[in-house]
Amino acid sequence: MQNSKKYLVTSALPYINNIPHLGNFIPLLRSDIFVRILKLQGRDVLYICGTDESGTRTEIEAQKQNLSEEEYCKIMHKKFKEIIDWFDIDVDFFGRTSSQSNHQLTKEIFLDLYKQGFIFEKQLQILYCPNCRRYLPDSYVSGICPFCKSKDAKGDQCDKCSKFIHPTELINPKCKICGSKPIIKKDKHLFLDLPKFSKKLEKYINENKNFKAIERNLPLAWIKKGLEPRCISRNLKWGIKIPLSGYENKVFYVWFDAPIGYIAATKDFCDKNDLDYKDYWQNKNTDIIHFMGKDNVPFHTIIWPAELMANKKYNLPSRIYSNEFLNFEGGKFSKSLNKGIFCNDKIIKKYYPDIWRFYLSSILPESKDSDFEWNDLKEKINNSLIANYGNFEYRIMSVANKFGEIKPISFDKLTNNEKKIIDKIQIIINDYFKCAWNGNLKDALNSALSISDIGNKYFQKNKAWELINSDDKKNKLEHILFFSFVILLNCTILLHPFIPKKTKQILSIFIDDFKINKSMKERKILMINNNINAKKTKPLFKKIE
Ligand code: B3M
Ligand code: ZN
Repeated sequence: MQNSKKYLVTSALPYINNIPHLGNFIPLLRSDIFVRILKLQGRDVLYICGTDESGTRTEIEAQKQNLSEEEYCKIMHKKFKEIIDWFDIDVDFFGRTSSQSNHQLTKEIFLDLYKQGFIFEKQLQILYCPNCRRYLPDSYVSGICPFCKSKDAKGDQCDKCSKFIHPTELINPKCKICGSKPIIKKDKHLFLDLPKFSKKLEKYINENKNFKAIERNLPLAWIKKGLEPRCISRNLKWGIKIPLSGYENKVFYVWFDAPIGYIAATKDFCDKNDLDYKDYWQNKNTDIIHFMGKDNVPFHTIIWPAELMANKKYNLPSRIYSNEFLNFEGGKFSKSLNKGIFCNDKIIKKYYPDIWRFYLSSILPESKDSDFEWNDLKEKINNSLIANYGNFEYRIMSVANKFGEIKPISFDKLTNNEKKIIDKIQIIINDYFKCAWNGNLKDALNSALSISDIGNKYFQKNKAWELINSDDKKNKLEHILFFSFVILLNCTILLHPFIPKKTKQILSIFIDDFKINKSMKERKILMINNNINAKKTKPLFKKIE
């Protein structure tokens, strides 16, 4: 078998108990756009996501709804799948961390770590709620962060300063179920011996030139300060059982098994499709690429590579694209305060998916936090999408409809100005792919839009619509229309990863659906060699009032 380069792209597996808000949706959107851009280049890519189902949050929510955890997860998983389908997030497989394969792989990887001496046991002091009569790990407790003093820190991590926290370190801890003050009890637990990985992790991160911003600085700073062993067992019923005697009443910490869920989902997909998951996870010719919010970075750059390194069989992540936070109208998204837009809100269906995709793409929080604002949405859709790209497309189409079939022109018949435009577009195409690989998808979008800028100017300057009624200018008109279509084709191809549905309608004039992938394999401007037949058209987009 030919051992050709492959890419495995993942988006962080969303927790099953929270319907994502538009901020949570960012890694899904970015990974989807990125995968589509890889496909334009003809790359062999597998795109994986799924629901993160273990953990305390699931137990609490299922209880609230009077469902078993299995039933609850099944219902929620379906809802998540419907959401990602609606937004045209084109994953190859949407798995579940509760799958058989994840149970099996997690136990395998754990036992291997255990046998090699990377896991140790320790007596712990654990928070226990006397009122609820249960141990309170992680997300069952909240309190003040011992490091940055922000309120409402979770039992395992502070959202504000991103630091890992042990629940007993929280100042003023409260039981999240009943609000009472927990007491401290003794219990034995398992720890992943992270300090043993410090040297290797440091080398791995230093040598990986693709880790650029926070995914490099954060883990290196932590390693410098000294890593601490990480507790990987929890007092819960729901989750993946720990295969050691004395641990029958405990399961793995959700972050121990969640990333293994990437491998498990790959395996489930491959089993169904007569492929071998090892071709992705154990073949050195595959790049593993993870997308996530910045709060997930410590887990993906320290705990996850440590798990993989010890095992030695699996590929380590080669690229991590994390994003900053998206805010809503100047504040945080919050379910409890009913602030922000959630992916199953009624308002979502009021606009079609490409509207959301376009607006979110244009404000991606890639180098800093950004803000969702309704006024801005209207402005970006009406002015940037419709007045720029939509307008260009519509103007060409309206004239072309009246003209009829357009014959292609060879390169040497183009004017000097047109040849200059071709050079400009080629530079923009190069820039587009460079931005995408650097994880600057917002900039890639702007590159694509700058082509329709050029198109509008060309069309305006040549006043095609004035030529339609004079017979002696027919050739000139055909020439202008042809060249406008060349500009439109290239712009539309580059916009396709961002707004796949609408662009497909346009692209169908030029190329078959299945040829969209690979169309930019050479990263060269596309010319048109066939007759163009623009059928009747109406504006692609409607303005937002
Ligand atoms: N479920 C956190 C989150 O949804 C977590 C990601 C797991 S990725 C392996 O933000
Ligand atoms: Zn309680």
